[in-house]
Amino acid sequence: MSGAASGRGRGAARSRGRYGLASRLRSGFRGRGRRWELESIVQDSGDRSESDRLLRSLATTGATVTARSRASRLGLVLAGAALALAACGPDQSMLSPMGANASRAAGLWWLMFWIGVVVWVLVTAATLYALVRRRRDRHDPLTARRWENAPLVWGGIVLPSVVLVLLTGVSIDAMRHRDHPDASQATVVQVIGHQWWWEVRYPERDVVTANEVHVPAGRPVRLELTTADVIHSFWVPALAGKIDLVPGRSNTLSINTDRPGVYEGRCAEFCGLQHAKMRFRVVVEPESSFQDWLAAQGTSAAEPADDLAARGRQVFLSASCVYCHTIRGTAAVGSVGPDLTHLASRDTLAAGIMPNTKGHLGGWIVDPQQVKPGARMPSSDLPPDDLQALLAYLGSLA
Ligand code: HEC
Ligand SMILES: [Cu+2]
Repeated sequence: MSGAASGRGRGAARSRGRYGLASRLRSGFRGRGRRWELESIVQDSGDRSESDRLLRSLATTGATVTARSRASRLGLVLAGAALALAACGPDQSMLSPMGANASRAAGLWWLMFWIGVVVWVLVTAATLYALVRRRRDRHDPLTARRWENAPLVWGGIVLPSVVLVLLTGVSIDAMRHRDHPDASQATVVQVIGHQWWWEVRYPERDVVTANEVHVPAGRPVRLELTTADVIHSFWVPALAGKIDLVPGRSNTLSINTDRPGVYEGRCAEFCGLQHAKMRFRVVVEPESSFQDWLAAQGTSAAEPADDLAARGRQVFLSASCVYCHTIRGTAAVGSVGPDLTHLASRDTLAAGIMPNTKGHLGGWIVDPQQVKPGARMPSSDLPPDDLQALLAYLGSLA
């Protein structure tokens, strides 16, 4: 007891030094309200656990945590940089193509880039030349005007026309030569955009899943894309160009790659509040594991293995979840939200925004609006025991 009391005393004494005037001035404006709250709690009550809680929440809101030592601040900066760099990693860049169609798009990009460079150099050279020339000819504007017409015609009309016609031709040619397998030669995957998640169907096998598109490596895949609400755009930069999902029609896109891996994708057309959190992943796997996956996804949900999971299923079926979600093999046949039959087999939750762990799942079910404000799923106020049972059940749906 006395240990705890003196621990608190030490904390308070230390905090007075660390939260002195200089450090307050240094702290700047960011997160000021929260930090002031933090300081007053530490100073008034010396309660370390409360201050730790606030520190953690400051860290998660992204505010700078000046109360941490410099070393850990550097750690935060490095972690941030690593995250930023990871976002530019090869799996999300159209300039590191991993499939036939993506290579064609990247080739086109480089062609346009280098033509752009040449045009830029020419224009810059012409500008510099004009500046020098103008200065020299200042005393005689009439001569200047006489020779001006030729470069104007060549550089202003002929050259741009040639370049634009050439690039248009090359683009059309690249589009015509895209791989475009028809349904008989390829694995067909239907993708339906929803605000703000992706429904994924394999019509040949009656498989329905969400936010994860599994495809076989080394075989053509034909994606047929449409939307249930507004226009979205399906984009996996490393595998193929982007294509819009338009209400009332079905667009097709093909993927063909022999490199297994997980490729990040996202919605590339602003589609409302949570557009930025409408991600997905394409999992390219060797033929045999793809077939295993498909077979597993085609089955009904697993029966609960223990009493807790059985109770969880009861909770699910008697809560509002059934109006919006399907779990094949049960009475739940809602179609507003993702099919949850094999929820536990997915790596992420809520359109790729967080890992599929028990903690994230619990947080999502209790308050989806906290993670994804505006998401089409209401918060629920399940009693803790029911929630635990529900988590056990959903966690068993592999
Ligand atoms: C009004 C309809 C509605 C109700 C009721 C509802 N959900 Fe949802 N749910 C959704 C929608 C829509 C999403 C997709 C949200 C997003 O990603 O933007 C979703 C997503 C989920 C996900 C994530 C699925 C995935 O693959 O990422 C889980 C898990 C989930 N809901 C569980 C539940 C549970 C458990 C209940 C009952 C307590 C419930 N939902 C009630 C509409 C609903
Ligand atoms: Cu979208």
